[in-house]
Amino acid sequence: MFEFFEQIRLAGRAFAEFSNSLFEPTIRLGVTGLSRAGKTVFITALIHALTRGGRFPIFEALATGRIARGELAPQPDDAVPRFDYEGHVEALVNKRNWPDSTRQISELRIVIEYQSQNGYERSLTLDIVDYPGEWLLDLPLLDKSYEAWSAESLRLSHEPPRDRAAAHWHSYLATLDPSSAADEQAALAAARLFTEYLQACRDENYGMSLLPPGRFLMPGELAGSPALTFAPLEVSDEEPPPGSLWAMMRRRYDAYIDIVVRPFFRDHFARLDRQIVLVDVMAAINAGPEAVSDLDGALAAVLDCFRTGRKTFWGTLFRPQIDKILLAATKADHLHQSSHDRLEAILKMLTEPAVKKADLAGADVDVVALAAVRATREATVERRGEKLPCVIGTPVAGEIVGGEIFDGETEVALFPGDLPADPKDLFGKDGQAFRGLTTSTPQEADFRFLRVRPPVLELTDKGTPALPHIRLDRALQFLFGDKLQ
Ligand SMILES: Nc1nc2c(ncn2[C@@H]2O[C@H](COP(=O)(O)OP(=O)(O)OP(=O)(O)O)[C@@H](O)[C@H]2O)c(=O)[nH]1
Ligand SMILES: [Mg+2]
Repeated sequence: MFEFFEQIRLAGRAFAEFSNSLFEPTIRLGVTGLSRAGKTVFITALIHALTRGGRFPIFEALATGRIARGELAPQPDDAVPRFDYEGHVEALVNKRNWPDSTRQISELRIVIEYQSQNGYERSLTLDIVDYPGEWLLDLPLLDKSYEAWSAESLRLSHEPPRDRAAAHWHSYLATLDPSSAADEQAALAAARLFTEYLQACRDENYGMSLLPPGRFLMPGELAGSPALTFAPLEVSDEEPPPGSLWAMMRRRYDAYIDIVVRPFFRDHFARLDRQIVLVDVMAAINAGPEAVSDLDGALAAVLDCFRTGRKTFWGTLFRPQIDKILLAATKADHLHQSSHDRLEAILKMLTEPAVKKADLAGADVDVVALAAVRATREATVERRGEKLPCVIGTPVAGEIVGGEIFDGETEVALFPGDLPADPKDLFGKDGQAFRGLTTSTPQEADFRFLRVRPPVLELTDKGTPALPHIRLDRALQFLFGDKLQ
């Protein structure tokens, strides 16, 4: 019954939002990606572009001068933190530091005044919602039982290299009898060891992506609550004995879904019109082939969410939901431009099967390799008679290469490694995979990407100071160029 009223309420809200958008065209753009994927930098660069302009040849409305102005406006949702654009720009542009990690949902509204192609003055309201990709990867839990989730998490944790990180948790799990009486201390210990396993998997050397439940890694105000004090158990599909540890874990798993996952779906995900998913493909390549395969699984799960969003009864009550999805490999400026298409091809290879399978009911999907903020320049360096396509940048203070610790001021030429022309060769022409940090030292790894400091603003042809980027214009054209016709 509750579900029924909930649906009526949602339909009412959808209708109200729809009527509003008739008078004032509005798009809700979701920006997501796993932690450190580049969400904050992307949104900051996007707003900088719309309010300050820049070099955006492929973003037609801006390139042809039809955008008169972009202005920040009060956001529609009172309960969601505002995206701190001013703070992030201050860090990025004035201090040349990357913005701090954000870790929670935030929102910003920008109103774009433009001239339509047939000369009318128009405005488009863009609501940008920044939310952690980890929350998105929780959506599949909506229709998964505790038992199914347990079995799946355990199976994954026995695969290398995860099994190494899971050793402590596995040996504790072996001492637990799911049918024994519920025991708070056992639940606390299992949840702590399971969380430590998830944290270890996310570490730079493992670089794993698929690590639900998302709030175990970013608990916020739920830290220490029963809704986060559960873990998988070796259980069957049957009913748990009343009063058992199993029953207690199952109840808490269900609470997690009620308290965390369903509200996110209802209040945020179900209201998006367009979505960009930022993917740090380079971090996975840095870690190794296992991390790239894991990313593959995570991307399939992400794409499945968009299908879930459509297939549910809720989805059908709304106006047509997300109709454009852009998958973007971020930080392409770590690579020489000769590799940008190759990076794009790798992301395409990773997502193509899932896109085909996901039956996105007509939603447009595109793949791009971009740098929202380009922090490097290009150069060709000769080494032992060989010409290497390099990038020049200022490594952030503390980055280490070959024993040298960078001070955050010195510029260097970096050769990150060559991406293969055929993405399939990433895993080796003869099936021999490349080496990453998971199994070798930084010196032996085939690819190594250093964090570099943000750039100084460049001057456009018109003399406007602007943030340099790579293919951000293509992303913006795809995401909302059609609404600025
Ligand atoms: N070179 C380069 N580095 C980038 C770019 N975008 C992001 N980065 C790097 O990636 C890091 C994370 O970027 P954020 O935008 O903070 O990522 P996020 O997804 O918001 O991260 P959380 O808030 O922690 O979830 C930054 O500190 C930069 O080091 C880019 O366009 N170019
Ligand atoms: Mg962020």
